[in-house]
Amino acid sequence: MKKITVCRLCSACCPIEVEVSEGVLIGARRITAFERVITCPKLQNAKSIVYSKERILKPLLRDSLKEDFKEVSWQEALNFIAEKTQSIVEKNGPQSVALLRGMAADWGTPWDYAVRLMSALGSPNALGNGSVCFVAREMAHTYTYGAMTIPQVKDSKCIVIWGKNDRNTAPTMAEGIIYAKDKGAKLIVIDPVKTFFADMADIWLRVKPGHDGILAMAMIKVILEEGLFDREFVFKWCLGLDKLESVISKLNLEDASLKTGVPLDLIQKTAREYATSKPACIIDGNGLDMQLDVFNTTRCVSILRALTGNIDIVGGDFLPQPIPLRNIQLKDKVSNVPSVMQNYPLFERFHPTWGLHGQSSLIDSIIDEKPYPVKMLFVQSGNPVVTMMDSNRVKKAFQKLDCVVMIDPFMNKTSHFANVILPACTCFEKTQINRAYIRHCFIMLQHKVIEPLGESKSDIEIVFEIARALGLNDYFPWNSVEEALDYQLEPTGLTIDALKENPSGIWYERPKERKFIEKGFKTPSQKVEIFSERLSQAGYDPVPYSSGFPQNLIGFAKENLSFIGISGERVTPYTHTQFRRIEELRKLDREPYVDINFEDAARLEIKREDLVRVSTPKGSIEMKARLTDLIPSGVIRIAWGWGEESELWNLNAITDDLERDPVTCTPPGRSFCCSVEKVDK
Ligand SMILES: Nc1nc2c(c(=O)[nH]1)N[C@H]1C(S)=C(S)[C@@H](COP(=O)(O)OP(=O)(O)OC[C@H]3O[C@@H](n4cnc5c(=O)[nH]c(N)nc54)[C@H](O)[C@@H]3O)O[C@H]1N2
Ligand SMILES: Nc1nc2c(c(=O)[nH]1)N[C@H]1C(S)=C(S)[C@@H](COP(=O)(O)OP(=O)(O)OC[C@H]3O[C@@H](n4cnc5c(=O)[nH]c(N)nc54)[C@H](O)[C@@H]3O)O[C@H]1N2
Ligand code: SF4
Ligand SMILES: [Mo]
Repeated sequence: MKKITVCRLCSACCPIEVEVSEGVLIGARRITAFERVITCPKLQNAKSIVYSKERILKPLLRDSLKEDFKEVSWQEALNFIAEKTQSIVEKNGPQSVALLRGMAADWGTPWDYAVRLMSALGSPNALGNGSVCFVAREMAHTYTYGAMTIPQVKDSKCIVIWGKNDRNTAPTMAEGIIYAKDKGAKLIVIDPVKTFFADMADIWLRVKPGHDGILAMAMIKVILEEGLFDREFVFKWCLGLDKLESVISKLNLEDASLKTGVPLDLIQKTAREYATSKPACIIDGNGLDMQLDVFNTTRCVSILRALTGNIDIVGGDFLPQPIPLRNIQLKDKVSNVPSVMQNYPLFERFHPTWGLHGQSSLIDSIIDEKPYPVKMLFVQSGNPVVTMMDSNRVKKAFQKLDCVVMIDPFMNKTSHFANVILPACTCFEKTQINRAYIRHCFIMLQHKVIEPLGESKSDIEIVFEIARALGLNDYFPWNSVEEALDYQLEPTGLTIDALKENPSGIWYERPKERKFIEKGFKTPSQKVEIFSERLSQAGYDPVPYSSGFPQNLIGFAKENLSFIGISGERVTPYTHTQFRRIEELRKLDREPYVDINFEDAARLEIKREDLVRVSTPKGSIEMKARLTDLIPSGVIRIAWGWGEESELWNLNAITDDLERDPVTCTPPGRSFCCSVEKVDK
């Protein structure tokens, strides 16, 4: 039997068709409207993931980290959690209990219930990893024009891909780009690496890692000086053009070209092409995240969209029309309890339905006990001791905790610090609504296609179980996940049954252009805020770089290390640290490499497959070298996600977590200075 649902093996959330026979998942394929189809090896091997021998199928428990885990009943595991929580809350208050989320359970409805659990308990500390993923960028968009835009590639005449590698990370978007390019759209790629799309681009800007903010400012300068901006839109809808002009008057274009490594004529050509080919869109990605300057950089990119009048038009960058799900996070209940994120007040309050996304603040408060100690941690769908910057610091924090409860289908490196592991089921075994489908107009249910294996449960059900064990039943009155989702759906007039009857999804409403004409932008001034009073009052740059360009754009810059290390390609067989023990996927990508340019390799006498050591003030890792011209001289690309297999392969063993973007708490895990040497056998 064929069933339609959503894949959540990575955050791309592709619609898929799953073949099920007698309750067993046999195979799956992506559903796409485009002719040129990109296949996904993870999905093709979904069966091996779901039925992997490594799945945890019963709760695991141990009193102390010195003991081995024992399989126990759900009741026993929940009793243990309830006792621990109670004693820690009595001694240290509910705020000393926190929840840390990775990305795998999704930022849609599963996240809502996790935040609700913490709120009901009285803790404001439900933290996600958005400071390194997309939420830092989302805040920069939002502070500029009210929401994070959605690039409308299909109808675009000019597509700018800025720090994104959709070919590997978002196949539906990649298919859309190929479609538009086939129809004649111009393609501009801004990436230090010659990616799949850089290779086919009309213009490729090989920017020096971490220097995108200066590049964007240089493009802004060209557009303003040459009068290429959309006067009508800018004069009517934008606030602070004069202040922007004053900041860019201090920018010297030759100097910007030197700093970014991009020839001036190419910066000018790009600015002219983007500004004069309407409609044009910009896809910004994770290449701008995990940078010390992510907020100002993304603000500049957002301002480019506004200056060219490409906001909320077909073929440009659409403002989202979110599906109005009921907000059930109960954040009002804890609004008077200070969170661990007080040093980042705007990011802390940024989004009404987000939890907190400065996960590094949590590590601070465990280690420094400020503003108070955190003693107990729930870790849901994450592997923070490998995926957070500076793994050794993270481990130090985990060692200090009194109790760690994990919610995960598999063991990972973070499990070494856990007292309890509650078996979560995989995406094929549960029903939920993902963020991708509540963001804009179209809603599609991720509907379970097989029953949960063993005693595993869905993330939402696990939250229900914990809540009941903690005596928080009043806050979780629902008899089933579907009943709870129906309650969330109520303001939309939709139900889970209606979504099930339309498994390919429902258009809640049709996308509308230029919504701002009626309602203004969702900013305090209802205008596009090139100048932001909110930022000014909080002591941040009201116009990007009004206080000058920061001294350090990439981590460890002061240490005088001669290479810039960048975080490696996200290869298609894996999602972050996941799936390396799935034989079929491992065959496709056996081991991690450091990619190094031919010139640098020759200078350092490094040959293909030689072992190299990459070091920073934090430590060293060792991987084999792969010689390439995909990356520029002076830059190395270090394979990402392999820390789950070996500490010697753990990229975050050498990254820093203390230097951060002042607005969004973002540490520099994307690019940082390092040294490279051949390891003598
Ligand atoms: N240096 C560096 N650091 C990075 C990055 C980088 O590129 N470079 N990338 C950053 C980014 S963007 C992100 S999003 C983070 C990712 O950080 P994490 O979210 O910590 O990464 P994963 O390795 O995907 O870990 C996911 C865990 O969730 C489990 N899991 C899978 N599905 C489910 C489910 O349905 N429910 C539950 N409960 N668990 C599930 C998996 O078994 C796995 O243990 O890493 C960040 N860290
Ligand atoms: N296969 C696979 N797919 C995934 C994931 C996965 O782990 N595996 N993870 C999912 C998650 S959580 C996320 S957040 C997304 C991320 O997906 P993307 O946003 O596509 O992020 P990356 O693949 O890391 O690609 C970022 C691009 O930025 C470039 N880059 C690096 N440094 C810089 C810089 O300083 N400036 C510029 N302009 N570019 C730079 C890199 O070379 C790379 O091409 O992918 C999702 N999809
Ligand atoms: S890219 Fe692959 S793993 Fe990610 S959601 Fe799509 S089908 Fe699933
Ligand atoms: Mo991410």
